[in-house]
Amino acid sequence: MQSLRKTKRRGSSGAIWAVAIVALILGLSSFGYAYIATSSGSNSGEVNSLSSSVASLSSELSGLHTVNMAPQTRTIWVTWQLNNGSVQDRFDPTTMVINQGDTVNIVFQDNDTGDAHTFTLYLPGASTPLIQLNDSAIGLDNFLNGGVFSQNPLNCYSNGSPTTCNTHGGIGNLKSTGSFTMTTPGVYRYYCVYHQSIGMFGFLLVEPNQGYHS
Ligand SMILES: [Cu+2]
Repeated sequence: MQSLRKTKRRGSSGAIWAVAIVALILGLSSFGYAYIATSSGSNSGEVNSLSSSVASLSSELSGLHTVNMAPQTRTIWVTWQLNNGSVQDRFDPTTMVINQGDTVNIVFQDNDTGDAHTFTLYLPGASTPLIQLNDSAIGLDNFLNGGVFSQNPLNCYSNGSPTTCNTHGGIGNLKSTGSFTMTTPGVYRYYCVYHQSIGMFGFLLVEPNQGYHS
């Protein structure tokens, strides 16, 4: 038993040496390859690596879900709600899905009797909103500064252009409308300028659409 144990021990230590030697050879060979590539001034290694990344990304993109539908005009109703669990201001719905090329008419309805709310969405990098609806009225609270509005709603945008706010109805039953067209697929965030910090935001998914032609 004693000698058997010794044999076993010797065997496993021999295996460890074999692995170490193979690792050393592999390490040296990769070092040599890197050294040769650098010393010859060639970037072919990097180029090959980038090409392979691009090919991999292209294959991932081609695997993304894509629709093939004629662009359409949709009407989506969005309402303000007091979330049951958090008792905080939220949109309903908090997600929307449309196709690239679709035009969306937003109807923003708000029965809050305390605070003003907006429906705001910017395209990435834009300095003004693609759409901003302002469900405010004289007497409603401004959550950001604790003040009370003493003028009719301002700063509305529809399809990227400033427009007169069409907010109508009274406090507890405000409604405003606007529209936009989405030509670039992606995920966009819409939010209320007053309450985004406490969770009043949502996401618009614009699906790639082979049926859309710019
Ligand atoms: Cu709000």
